[in-house]
Amino acid sequence: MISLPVNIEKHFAIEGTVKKIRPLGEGLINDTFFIETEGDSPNYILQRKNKNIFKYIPAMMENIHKVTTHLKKKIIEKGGDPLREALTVTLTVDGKLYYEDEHGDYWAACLFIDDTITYEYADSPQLASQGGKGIGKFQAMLADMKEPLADILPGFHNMRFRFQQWDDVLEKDPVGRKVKVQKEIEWIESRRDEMIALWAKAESGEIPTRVTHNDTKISNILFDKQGNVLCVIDLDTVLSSIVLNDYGDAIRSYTNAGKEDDENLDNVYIKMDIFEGYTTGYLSETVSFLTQSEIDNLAFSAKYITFEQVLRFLMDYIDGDNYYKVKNEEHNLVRTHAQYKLLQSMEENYDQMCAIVSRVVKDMK
Ligand code: GN1
Ligand code: MG
Repeated sequence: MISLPVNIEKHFAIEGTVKKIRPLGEGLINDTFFIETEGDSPNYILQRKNKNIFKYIPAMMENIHKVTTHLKKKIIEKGGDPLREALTVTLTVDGKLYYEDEHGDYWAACLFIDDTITYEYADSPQLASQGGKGIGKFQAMLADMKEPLADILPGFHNMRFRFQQWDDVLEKDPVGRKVKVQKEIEWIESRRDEMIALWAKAESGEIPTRVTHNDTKISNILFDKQGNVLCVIDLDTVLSSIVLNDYGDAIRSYTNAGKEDDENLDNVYIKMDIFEGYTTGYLSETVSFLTQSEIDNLAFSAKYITFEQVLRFLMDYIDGDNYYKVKNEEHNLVRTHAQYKLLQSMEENYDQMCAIVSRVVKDMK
């Protein structure tokens, strides 16, 4: 058993006694541990939250608490199981949502949900559709949540803000890499206006603000043994923003035939059957409450979020690799090229993406 710098039994109100602790998952941001207890007591997940990326962890935990409380209310009304269909935050012994250790690190625990399946990739339109349903249901249950959430990642998908960061980094050029990426810089600059134009619709209220998840990759969904969506996990980034971000980021991650950092660009393109699968599942849960302007911008949001990712990887490269963990000096540039290839593939297929969204919506009405 590994030993942790925090004593979970002493600081968290867990049931039972700890039997084993092991690291869990491949997370690039937090440190995650699986806590196994003796006998029939529940098991737990314990995380040290990354305070370099998350600057407002107490507010983040408040957001998670608000969202899970609302979800549980909805799940109970529908006769579901609130301990399996939503995350349950395990409080500290003094009733708090997190424990702050002597180094100023924040720890949080939640119940482990057992007997579930997770996937790293959506390898069939059916599975993509289930994933779309998962995020759609999550947004639908939260659509009437009135309590505002704290903005714990200011400007996260705000393109105006991203371009301010971009302009700053380019002006500073702190490690002299700008000269090597003139062509890539042009990829960003040539799309500046059309990308900011989408965010302007959020600023004007044309596209409404709702509760959003902001990390909608398929590995953040737990499925039950029958293959149905059970629970959406990893709520660190729940925010008030536009639901298009969640749809767009899911399309970016689900439909990519290659890897986010694929060195072989021939592997990278948008799989249109997966696009259709996700869109069908997602809209089956959300078409009843989405506004026309949200529906009209769905296909564009996939380009928007993929573009944003190109910008963020390239910006981190120019900045000297301060945000994303990298395997080598060129890693952020490899990611930039791979995501740009995906963006180009979306641009080539854009008319068809729009047509699929329209047809799916029409079939549902
Ligand atoms: C980060 O590590 P992960 O996959 O949870 C990032 C996302 C990026 C993603 C790219 C808080 O998320 O926005 O899309 O990397 N999360 C944060 O792989 O910056
Ligand atoms: Mg995450």
